[in-house]
Amino acid sequence: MENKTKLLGAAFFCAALFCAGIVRAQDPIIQTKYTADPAPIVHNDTVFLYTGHDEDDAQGYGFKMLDWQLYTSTDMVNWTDHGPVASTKDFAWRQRDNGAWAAQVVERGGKFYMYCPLHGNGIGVLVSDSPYGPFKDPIGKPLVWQKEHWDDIDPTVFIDDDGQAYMYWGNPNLYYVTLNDDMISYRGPIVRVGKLEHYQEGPWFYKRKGKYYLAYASTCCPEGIGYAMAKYPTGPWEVKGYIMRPTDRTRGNHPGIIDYKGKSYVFGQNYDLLRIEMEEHHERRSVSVAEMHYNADGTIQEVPYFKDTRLEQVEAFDPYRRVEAETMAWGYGLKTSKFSDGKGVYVHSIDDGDSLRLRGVDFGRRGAKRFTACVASAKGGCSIEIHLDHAGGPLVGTLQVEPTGGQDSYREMACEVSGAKKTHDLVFVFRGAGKDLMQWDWWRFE
Ligand code: FUB
Repeated sequence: MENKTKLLGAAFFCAALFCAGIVRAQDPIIQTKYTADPAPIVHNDTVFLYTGHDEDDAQGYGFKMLDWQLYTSTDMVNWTDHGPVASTKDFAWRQRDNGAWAAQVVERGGKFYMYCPLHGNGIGVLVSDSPYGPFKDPIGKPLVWQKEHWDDIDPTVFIDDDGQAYMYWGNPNLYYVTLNDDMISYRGPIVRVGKLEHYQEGPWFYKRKGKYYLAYASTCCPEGIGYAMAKYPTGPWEVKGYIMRPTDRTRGNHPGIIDYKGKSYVFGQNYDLLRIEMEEHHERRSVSVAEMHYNADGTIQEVPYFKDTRLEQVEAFDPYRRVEAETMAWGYGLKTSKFSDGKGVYVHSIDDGDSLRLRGVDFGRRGAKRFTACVASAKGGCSIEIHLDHAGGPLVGTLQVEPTGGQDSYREMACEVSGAKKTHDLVFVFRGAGKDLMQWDWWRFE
């Protein structure tokens, strides 16, 4: 992310307007990396959002995608970063490292299957005992690779009520196969559906209330999100229209759809984060999400462009537990990385004036008295200000960060808190001289 400091003033201004209810724009939900190709699943009452990852230095119209990331949420607005969970390197047979395009994870019998296109090398499958990974390649070869063309991208897998699983995929043509129960092989031929009206790529196959749905990136370019419905899992598909119309405000798109805690959501992607910095086009996309609604006949009501929607938080955030610092609603300018032992993620690139925001934090009626954070800072002499509502809102505590003996030497430190009661947005503002003030692992209130 470039020009970070010069954008902070604008970001604070926008946050203040947002908190005052003047701006209701729904920004991309992940800001510490560029993300694409959202693939959400609900497991154990938590949304697991797998995404592709556009590298920060992707240039022009070429994709630079090496791995797949994982984020989780239980309230739809605060997301915890789990870092990369798989990469093209997990496929020994791949011919190049670039090409980690749109994947999807499905669960069957306690195992998690991740279907991954390796652009130009077909579609592979990984399996894990946990949604967090590690994922391994159980077959050591592509699941599907029609070498005569480059159509084999964007797999979507759905397991029907009778246990039969299907995989659809393809650009510009749509294909499907009938998967075997092992989820890592298929029987029968590859069926070429051809092109549904306006179909481009990124199919998302699911069933709801007895009806089959295929959502997809439609029309080009810009791409909107269209959908078709069918009575049977293998069609015929009847094109129904748009879930989200194409708009000049973005270019590519890619749907992921779930029901969660009584609401329905459509995820997609746009260039809204890149646009904060530049008008120039680079394939550096960001995942967004909006609530969507079904009509009584199962058809879907059109959703306005992401920025014209406002995402409601579905449950309040509990600050009285260990919270990973990489949990946030907004942290533009910050970066996250996995610890070198692969266990956990930390926040870094923390410069003077940066901030990290969580939405809807419930401090309760008695309120918080103490704040503890596990932080590493080579030079110390910096602080974390704790504000309510927005970066200029009430200051309820300040944690002074002393030198910890190195930028990788973590230490718990605490400060008193006063005035944090009831439910507020919580904004941590970082103060100190210059850049890379500290690295942050976790925090909690008492
Ligand atoms: O992210 C790379 C490709 O762009 C995906 O496979 C397509 O769906 C489009 O989003």
